[in-house]
Amino acid sequence: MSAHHQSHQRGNPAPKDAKDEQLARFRAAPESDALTTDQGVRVDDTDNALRSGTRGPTLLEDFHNREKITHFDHERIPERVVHARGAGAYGYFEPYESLSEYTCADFLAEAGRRTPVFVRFSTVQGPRGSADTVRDVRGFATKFYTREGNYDLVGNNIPVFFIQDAIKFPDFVHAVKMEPDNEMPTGGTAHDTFWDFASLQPETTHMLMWAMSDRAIPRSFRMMQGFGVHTFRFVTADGRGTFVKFHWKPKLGVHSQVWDEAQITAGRDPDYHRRDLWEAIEAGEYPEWELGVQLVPESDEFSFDFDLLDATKIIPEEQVPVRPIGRLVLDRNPQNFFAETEQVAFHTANVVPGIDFTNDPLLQGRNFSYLDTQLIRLGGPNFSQIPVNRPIADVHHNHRDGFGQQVIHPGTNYFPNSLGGGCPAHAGAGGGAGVFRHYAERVDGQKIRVRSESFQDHYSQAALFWNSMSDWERRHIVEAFRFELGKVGSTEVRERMVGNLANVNGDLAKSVAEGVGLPAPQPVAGVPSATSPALSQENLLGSGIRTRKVAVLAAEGTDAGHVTAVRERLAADGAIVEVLAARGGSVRGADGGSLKVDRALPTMASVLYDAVLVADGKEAVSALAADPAAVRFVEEAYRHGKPLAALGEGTRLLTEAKVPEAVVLGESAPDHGVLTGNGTATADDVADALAAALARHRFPYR
Ligand code: HDE
Repeated sequence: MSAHHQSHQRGNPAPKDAKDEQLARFRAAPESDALTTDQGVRVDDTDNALRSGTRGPTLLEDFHNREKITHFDHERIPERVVHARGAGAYGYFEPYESLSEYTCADFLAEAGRRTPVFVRFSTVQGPRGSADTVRDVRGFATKFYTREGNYDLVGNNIPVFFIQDAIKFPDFVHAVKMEPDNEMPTGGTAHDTFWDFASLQPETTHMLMWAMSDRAIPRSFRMMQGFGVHTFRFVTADGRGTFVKFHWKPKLGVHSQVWDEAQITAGRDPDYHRRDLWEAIEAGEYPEWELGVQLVPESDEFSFDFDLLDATKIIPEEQVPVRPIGRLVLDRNPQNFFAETEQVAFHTANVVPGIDFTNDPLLQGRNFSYLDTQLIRLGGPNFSQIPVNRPIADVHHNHRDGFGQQVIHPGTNYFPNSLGGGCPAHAGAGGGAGVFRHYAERVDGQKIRVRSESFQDHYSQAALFWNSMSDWERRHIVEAFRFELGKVGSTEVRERMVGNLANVNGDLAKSVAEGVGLPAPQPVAGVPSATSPALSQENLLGSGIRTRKVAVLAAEGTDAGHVTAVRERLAADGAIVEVLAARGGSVRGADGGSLKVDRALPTMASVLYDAVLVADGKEAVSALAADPAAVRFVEEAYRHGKPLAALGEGTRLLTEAKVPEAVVLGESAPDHGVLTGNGTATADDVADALAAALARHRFPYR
């Protein structure tokens, strides 16, 4: 039985937390019950419509047939206008310490207090059926089911945004989405309208740098950071505010694919990220993130050279350190994608006492948009009653009726009332604990449509990002710009964009211009040279090799002993080793035994693995070297910077795949991540070296 089917039949184990207990009440009866209509009437045949004679017309009176088809006809709802494709999971959050000094939020008040969560990751541009590994921003939305109501932290994996004011969002999204006439491209930004808009709107520049970096092609949802993006506000019980930025940091490190790999993955496994998350959780490898906060006292509001309300800016970590405050663990997959992942509704305005907004104009607009879009997407005003959206806190109000109302509300439906005993009454009589009180910010201004002067510097932080990258990260950024602008038909748009880049860095602009056949733009004087090392992925590797996937290429006559030794060594550190051969089943080992094959080579591809091992065995290696799929597997893995290991004869396959001879024959060259054991090393030595290479993720300097 496949893992997929097992999960369907795993039944309902004891509820894990208050949210799970609530969800359990909504789960349908076991599948073994008899088939019925919507009305509960038992049905004994769902294969043949009621008809007049075995060869006659179908009868309208067949209520089961009509009901079945009608329900099916209405199964689809509108997809999200952005972030349509996603995957979600349940889990919990727990603080390391009390944050009461800064916020009265109950879920942050005590070390170890567990709050159930649901998290949905997503791409932004593509429709529901688009590929996971496109170049795009990733959504990272978390719903905390706190005892004081739902708190949603609706973030992205990039800490800034393309625009500063929400009123530009429809323009931005129209430009980034598929073009209106031909609905292309599906997923990704490499097309004219996006770059037309971007080149005319310089405030996009900082975010463009991130979007053209490897951050936009993550290896896994489990290996990306998350950011609240806006400056929010913590508020204490006595009304004191502190500015706060939220950061999620993955325990497994921040890792990416390379662009060629991401494109191949989109074909080989369009569900790559969704599958990765699902399988890790099914295997008990629960992904984990640390929540960190940057705290800024209200008195420091104007002490930065950018505006805290401007969502195109970060607060460099070197300026305000990120303080770790708790951890998020995802430990349960949903049981029904539609009911849970599709129907979940996040909203930036879902805040709890102790967390409040700032006047960031992007955030202010979001606070309107999410509820509004959900009204149509989820068919009316009662979607907070959908199981995944229900708070675990009690709900009492005078909202009534509407499509899909699930609750029978007895009694009065207005306030104030005496006939209903005055219920529900204003909360807060006993001192106000647990009551939401808006931060009493003083607001005083003219009614004007003007962007603040403090929002006008669009390039300094774009330059900061570029300056902070390692050489290989810069190379990837240049290649990404060349790819994207290379797909743009309009020369004018390309020129304008390259011109903007000169404000970020002269070399960047020149290299991109060269790649798209344009003259280098005029250099711009006075481009800032500051750096923030915290921005480079080189400094975000994390540690360990848990859930990293290693492909072992095998054939008839493979040295099975070697394979077993390497597998045991890597499995001890949590890596997943799979044996691939031309066919499923098993292959004969060199010493006559047999080796189980986990995957048939034609069903897989190198892009689905983090490293490749070629085992010893003269006959086996000859067969592999003669198999174009095996040769391509190695060639591609080398090109994508992945660790390669070959034992004994196995090096011959590396040579066949044109892995440069100097690397194959030289000292086992760790900086290239190609490990040949130099003829004398044991399987254990090679396994150790492979584990170390895997922990470095990739070798981009090949
Ligand atoms: Fe969103 N965004 N957004 N967004 N957003 C939506 O809400 C919007 C922005 C983000 O997994 C929509 O229910 C406006 C920033 C995520 O269900 C919509 C603006 C950030 C998700 C909407 C922004 C995000 C959404 C579409 C500009 C990162 C998916 C469907 C001011 C901090 C949540 C829906 C999920 C979804 C509006 C900008 C993150 C249309 C107006 C900045 C992760 O309401």
